[in-house]
Amino acid sequence: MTERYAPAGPVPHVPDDLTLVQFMLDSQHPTRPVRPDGVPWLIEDTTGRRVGSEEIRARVFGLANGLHSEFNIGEDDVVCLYSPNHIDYPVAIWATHRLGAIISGANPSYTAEELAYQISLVKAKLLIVHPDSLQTAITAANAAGISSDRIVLFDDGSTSGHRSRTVQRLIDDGLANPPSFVERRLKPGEAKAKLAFLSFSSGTTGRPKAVAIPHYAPIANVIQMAMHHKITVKSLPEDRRRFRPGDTAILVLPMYHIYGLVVNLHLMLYAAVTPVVIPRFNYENMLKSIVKYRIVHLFLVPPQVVLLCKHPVTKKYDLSHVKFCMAGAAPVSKELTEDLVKILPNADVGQGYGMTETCTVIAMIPTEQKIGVLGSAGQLIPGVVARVVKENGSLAKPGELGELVVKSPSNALGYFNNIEATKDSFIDGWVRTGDEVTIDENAELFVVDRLKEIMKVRGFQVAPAELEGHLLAHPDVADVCVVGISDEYSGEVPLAFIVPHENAVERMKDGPTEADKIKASIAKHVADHKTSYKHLAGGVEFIDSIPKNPSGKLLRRVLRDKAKAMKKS
Ligand code: 4UU
Repeated sequence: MTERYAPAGPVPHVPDDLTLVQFMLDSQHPTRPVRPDGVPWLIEDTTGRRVGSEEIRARVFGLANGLHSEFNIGEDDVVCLYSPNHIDYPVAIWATHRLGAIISGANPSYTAEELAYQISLVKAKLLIVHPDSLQTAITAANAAGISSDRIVLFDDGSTSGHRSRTVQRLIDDGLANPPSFVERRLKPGEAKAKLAFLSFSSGTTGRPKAVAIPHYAPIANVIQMAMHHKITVKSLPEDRRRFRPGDTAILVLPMYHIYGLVVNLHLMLYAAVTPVVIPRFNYENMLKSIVKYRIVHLFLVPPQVVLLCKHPVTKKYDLSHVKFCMAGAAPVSKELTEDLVKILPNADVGQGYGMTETCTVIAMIPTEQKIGVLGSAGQLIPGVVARVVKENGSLAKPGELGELVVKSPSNALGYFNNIEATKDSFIDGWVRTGDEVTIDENAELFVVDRLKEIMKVRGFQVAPAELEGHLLAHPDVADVCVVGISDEYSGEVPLAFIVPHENAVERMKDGPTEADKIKASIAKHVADHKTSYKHLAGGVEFIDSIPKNPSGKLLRRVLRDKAKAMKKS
């Protein structure tokens, strides 16, 4: 019995001898529409600046030349981008790829400690950072043993005293000088192994890890999605075509994260749509930009959908021109989808499901559906084969519950320098998602629960293991287990169950205010060292002992259920 789920229709043909930049800037695949003359590649939200095809190519070459001649960046070096969205973010990615080097995008809200962890793990050779984050980047670089001379800034900013170079200066120098590098052509098949990205994810267990993503993976996923949306299928009536050349899309999701990077940036550029690059999310400013640039495609995470549906300011803006709104990265309830349909009366509305380890999309609302099947995270896309593995190890029939395991040409290779974690999640070309799902006869995917440890707070991954390791360093903590509790806006937020150290137990005998002080100090310990979405917004609860199985493994589910029950009472 091999219940395998795959969408009907042809499977994609994916070139295996191109880097991502060569695929995007130098080639023309049959699934790709021609970008009409005059349709810009990108628009900068704050200034309205438009960047066209020739300018993008020149900037990519200039920066590659500058990075090579001034910083000696070459084959398999890692460049870390630590910045909110910026119009030169894609330029930095593609320039790095022209040199055969690898991009590791870091969350711009990371503290110096969090950034140092990432750049040490991936052995970054160079950091390209936003000027506002320069001090944090210098602290992190020092901690990771990287010279602060190897920090380049996306913009000038107020950086007096720092000898950093800017991306613009490197581009100018690179364009003024003859090429100092020769771009390598890949051998057939090589794109399946050559690394393009080291993107962070915690996988099914443990601390964040670097997912090793080869060039072939995002190329495959873009082609898979182009086929799913029938972007160049002539038989599709014009009025049912979802993405049309010259459309505009919002780009407010961060490009360091796989959803922003592959779907929002690369798929949209491939479809000849123009992303409007928004650096930081501010709800009302986002609405203003949607109106100002007549943005027709919205790519969002559930908290942004909650705001669209519930925030009173939404009514002040005419959103009737919006044609498509997709949400993903965490569940969207049926009720919320129904509300969204009312707020965006002329839009197709649905979900996508993706994962860093599968670079990226596994399921998405298809072009044929105006409103996605309620509760569905999307329909499997071409090239994906899925299995649903029941608790007893057998394969689930349609509608039966189990863990989703997927094979896709876009699957990553494993976790960088981490054989153990790779062995757990990447098995013979299949990726274990750690999500509990059902799939129906139409290849619609329904995410029911998460079997893995991670929490999703506002769409961001939070690894309990990371917070637990950090909390154990607090003098009043003897043992700890962190779980997510549901929250209307954030989806879920971390709550720490703490077994207090005996000194703390003694002090608490003095009365309840002492217990409150200890809880506050534990919460502060996280707030002082971790980025905001990891803070213990769900609270701190004392407990006598952490339930564990006989081999000492945390029984997280028991405490998750306890937290749920506490919330209800
Ligand atoms: C319930 O979150 C992502 C990628 C999200 C994405 C990408 C492209 C969504 C739509 C899209 O078009 O990646 P990670 O690696 O940060 O987190 C992956 C995990 C999944 O395993 C699952 O638990 O995020 C959760 N997830 C979802 N859960 C992702 N999408 C959904 C969803 N419903 N629609």
